[in-house]
Amino acid sequence: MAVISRGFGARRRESIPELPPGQYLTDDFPVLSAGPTPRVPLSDWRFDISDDTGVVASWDWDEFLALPIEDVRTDIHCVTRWSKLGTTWRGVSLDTLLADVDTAATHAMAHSHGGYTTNIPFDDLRGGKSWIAVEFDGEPLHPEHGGPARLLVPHLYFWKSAKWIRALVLMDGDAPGFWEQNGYNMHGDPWTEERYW
Ligand SMILES: Nc1nc2c(c(=O)[nH]1)N[C@H]1C(S)=C(S)[C@@H](COP(=O)(O)O)O[C@H]1N2
Ligand SMILES: [Mo]
Repeated sequence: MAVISRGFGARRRESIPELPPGQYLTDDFPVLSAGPTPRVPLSDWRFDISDDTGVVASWDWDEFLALPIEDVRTDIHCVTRWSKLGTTWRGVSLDTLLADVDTAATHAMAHSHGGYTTNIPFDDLRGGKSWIAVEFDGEPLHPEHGGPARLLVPHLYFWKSAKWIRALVLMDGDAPGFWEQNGYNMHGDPWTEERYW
């Protein structure tokens, strides 16, 4: 096995089948935030799922931690071209969170503390594909990386994984979130390079 020194840059994609086109590998965990890191006290924290009728499911921090939590090992891919392989998380599956939600939604908008939003097709949230993560690498999720809780949708570019998530709004149709209004793709599949419009 080749030993690659940190900071040397990219191993070539040809030798790494897990790396989507146009991506390079990093061992670091870059922080990419469009604004300051919001500090959310756990006593005030809530996660809501709502639709056009209002809030349909809601958890405070203690209620959230009482839900079944899953270990997730996954690769992540940022549209700025870094990918990180084999990251380890713990979080609650969206399948668990949506289990009692009766909806015909086609898309959802993730809403974060600080105002960030991102839209995701509903089918990309279900079927063991997404989580609300509360731990990274065996530790509580660091605030810079979205703690106390972030959305994790690792099969899409990482901008869809909203940090500091506070709500998921179910939608009957698609609408652009923060980066999508600024030219990023409505879907964001790294394997077909759905980077921009
Ligand atoms: N709330 C919020 N979530 C966000 C962002 C942001 O600016 N605000 N940036 C997105 C982008 S572009 C990326 S690549 C990842 C970066 O996550 P990281 O800082 O943990 O690496 O978070 C995504 N989620
Ligand atoms: Mo990103």
